[in-house]
Amino acid sequence: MEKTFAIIKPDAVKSKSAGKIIDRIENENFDIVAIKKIHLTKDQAEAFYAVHKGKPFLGELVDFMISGPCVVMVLEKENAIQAWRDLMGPTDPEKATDPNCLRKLYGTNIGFNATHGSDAPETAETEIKFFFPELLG
Ligand code: 3AN
Repeated sequence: MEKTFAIIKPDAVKSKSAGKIIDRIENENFDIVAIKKIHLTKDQAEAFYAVHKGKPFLGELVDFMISGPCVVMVLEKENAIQAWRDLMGPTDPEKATDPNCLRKLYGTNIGFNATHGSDAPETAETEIKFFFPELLG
């Protein structure tokens, strides 16, 4: 079993899509190990996206992520990292080929794309530790 870290971003929370996204997560047989609704501070958002430091879209991304509450989760399943990325669809919802992927259904564009998911085991561990330090030793 593998764990991944997921965010339902402020756009999807604001549009009341969080429940529908959580329903899809459970229908796809993920176990929701931990979940909480939080409103990120600017410091938290900048620290979380430190990997994008220097990128032209970082300021916009941070402003978006602190624009309202989001739902952060730890999901568990076999190959959870890839399975969650498949369920989300591509970073840019406009590039999605699956009309039922979450970013196509609930996202708007590459900047406002409804969900986040870890991209590798190392980032999953770092991101889980960032929001749920109690889960990891
Ligand atoms: P993913 O979240 O699919 O792993 P990353 O890690 O490349 O994608 O990007 C992190 C976040 O930064 C994305 N979820 C998206 O919201 C934002 N982002 C990435 N590229 C752009 C861009 N060119 N313009 C605006 N926002 C972007």
